[in-house]
Amino acid sequence: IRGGQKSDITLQPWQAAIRVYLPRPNIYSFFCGGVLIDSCWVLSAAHCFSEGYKAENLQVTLGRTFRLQNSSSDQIFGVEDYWVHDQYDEATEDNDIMLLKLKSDNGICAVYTPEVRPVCLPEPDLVLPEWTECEISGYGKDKEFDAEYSNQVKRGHVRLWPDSQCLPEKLSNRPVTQNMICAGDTRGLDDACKGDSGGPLVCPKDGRLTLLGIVSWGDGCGKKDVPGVYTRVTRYVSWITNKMQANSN
Ligand code: 4AZ
Repeated sequence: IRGGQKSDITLQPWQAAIRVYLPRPNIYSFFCGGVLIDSCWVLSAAHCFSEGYKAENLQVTLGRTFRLQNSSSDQIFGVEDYWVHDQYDEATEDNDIMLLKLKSDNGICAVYTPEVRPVCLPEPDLVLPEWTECEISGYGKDKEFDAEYSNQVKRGHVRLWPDSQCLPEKLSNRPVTQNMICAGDTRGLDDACKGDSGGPLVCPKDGRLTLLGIVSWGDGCGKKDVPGVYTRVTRYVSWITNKMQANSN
């Protein structure tokens, strides 16, 4: 997160950190965020998985404020399987969404605590007012060209842009589809950045924080009058629930 502030996982308990096993250094290496939506289910961005990782090499950490430090509140899972949206287009980042199922022996994966709880999915027809104040979170970089991801989870404040202003000319001429939603800080400070991909954009709806977006792409991080682009989750609610149902045993 560019700008924003260091946070505590209890303020975004649906935030996941996704890692891949690297045999050579023999470590699990953080590569993207994710969002807990049910005990065994995490959403993320399709583009995070373009290298075709095997599920058996993936690990998901929940409930952790400091990316590299084990804590008594964290819950760590292997991955049973994952599904990238079959219309994901890596040239445009259209349909940049994937769903991942955590591994468990008994159908219970994440146990809900103050540090770990799922976010609400939106109704498919939810439309929030222009410039609604929302928040983003993640362990991504503080600045585009930083060498390291953030050690502490951060949160930032962004507002929903009207679609009429979310245009290629603001985004280095890359196409913007109806499956994308723009959000940015009108002060030009807070934004998602490298490593935040796959993580949440949540907005208040009837007093609950609801998942409106998944961090997808942008032109740099926190440039003035350049929004971040998020996967528009309302477009995928039936895709998500269908996949969960079809794969819940
Ligand atoms: C990235 O490279 C990335 N400012 C994600 C989000 C944004 C920029 C870059 C939005 O993963």
